[in-house]
Amino acid sequence: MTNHNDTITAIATPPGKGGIAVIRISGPESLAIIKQIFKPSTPVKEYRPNITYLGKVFDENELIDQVIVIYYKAPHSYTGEDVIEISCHGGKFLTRTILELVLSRASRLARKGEFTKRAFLNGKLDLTEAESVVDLIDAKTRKSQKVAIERLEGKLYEGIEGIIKEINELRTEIELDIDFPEHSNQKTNHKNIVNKIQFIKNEITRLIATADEGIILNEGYRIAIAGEPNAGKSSIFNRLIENERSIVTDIPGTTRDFIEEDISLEGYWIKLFDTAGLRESTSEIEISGIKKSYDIVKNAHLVLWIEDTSVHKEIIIPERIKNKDYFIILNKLDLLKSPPSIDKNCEHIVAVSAKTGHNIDVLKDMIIDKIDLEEYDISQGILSNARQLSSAKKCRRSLLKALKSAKGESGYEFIAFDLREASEYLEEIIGKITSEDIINNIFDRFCVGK
Ligand SMILES: Nc1nc2c(ncn2[C@@H]2O[C@H](COP(=O)(O)OP(=O)(O)OP(=O)(O)O)[C@@H](O)[C@H]2O)c(=O)[nH]1
Ligand SMILES: [Mg+2]
Repeated sequence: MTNHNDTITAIATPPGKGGIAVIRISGPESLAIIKQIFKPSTPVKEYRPNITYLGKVFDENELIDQVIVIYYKAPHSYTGEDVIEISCHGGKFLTRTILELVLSRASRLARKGEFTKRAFLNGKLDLTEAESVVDLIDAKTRKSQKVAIERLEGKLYEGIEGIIKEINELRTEIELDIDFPEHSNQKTNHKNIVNKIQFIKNEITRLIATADEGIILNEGYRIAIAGEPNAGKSSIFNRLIENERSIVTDIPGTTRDFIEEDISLEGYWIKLFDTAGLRESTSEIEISGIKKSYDIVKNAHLVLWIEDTSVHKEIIIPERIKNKDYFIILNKLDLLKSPPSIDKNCEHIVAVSAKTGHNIDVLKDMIIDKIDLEEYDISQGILSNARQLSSAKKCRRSLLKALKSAKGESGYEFIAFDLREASEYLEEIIGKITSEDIINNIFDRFCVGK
């Protein structure tokens, strides 16, 4: 178990050389520690919060660096505790020296995400806001950054709090009716209850619908490039990432292991996978590559099935790809005397040349159209990870049970029980009730210093 009352410290800026680095200290000893190692340029009787102090850090009598210190007084700090931030000159050695100096006083090294975890435990952030801190740091594109910052601003939290309130109001009415049937105000009849649950259920359904986009923005849209050997998969992959990353040769079976690269299209973060060509093979290495190709196809949102149009043959798409969303890409257009005839009504087929780059922009537009699911009103908050989605689904399941009881005119006790369960699942999302394991899992995704 972690003791949440001790004083922790870490380097808050990324490792390596930089103009400045920041060392963060949080906990009851923060101020006492800084007094021992820091001499302000003008003597200070008492440190005032939120003021910058210029001065020098000393190890005993040895000068270490000239720094700026800021003191944030509890509870008005990131963690809700007394916090000191030391901005020193960047540089690995110097930063570590100051860190060790702080550590040699009454503090220990912070664990991953421990500052944010303390902020959560001290009620400065709810769980969705805490998660958005990592998402913000990891955000790969403008859109994901926007969603994460909205979440940090508490949009999802407010949306969910609102629904919890509606559920609890309904439940209170029902419970009052159970306890004091003689005071029943007629508002609580089965028909009214059915309508209200229906309304709440629709709100949850809307929230669940946002998860597709949220998870894509947060975790990336996965596109697998697949096809027979030599079709030009790696060439198209390189065109899309605008880099000669994947090896291209005229030998079928060049790509053995898959290759993954991140790209951004219109602000969407895309994880693009080049895979080994699919064919019957006896080579052990190739077989294992082909198996991986199918795993990647399985987990992809979209498959680009590449065909070499210069070879005259029927297009046969494997069943495992037909089950997915896929586009057919007719490649090597430059080798044809006349363009292939493509049914104009078929939106999911395009002829390109990886060699000349012809129609690669059309392919990109098709991909963007495909991802552009729906523009959700993100000001209401959207779900953006599997954890949040799973709790929202459980909540909907409880609401459906409540609805069934209400429609079947079962006893109010049953409805109240299901409603309580529904609101508990929502509380899980914002972290009002969450197991220690889930919390630890979330903060494990952080880096040290956050
Ligand atoms: N003329 C022409 N040649 C192409 C085009 N795209 C790919 N090629 C050539 O086709 C051959 C195979 O290309 P790759 O991109 O390695 O094909 P692949 O599908 O990745 O092949 P494997 O990794 O072996 O499955 C290479 O010689 C490429 O230069 C194209 O649009 N036009
Ligand atoms: Mg290849």
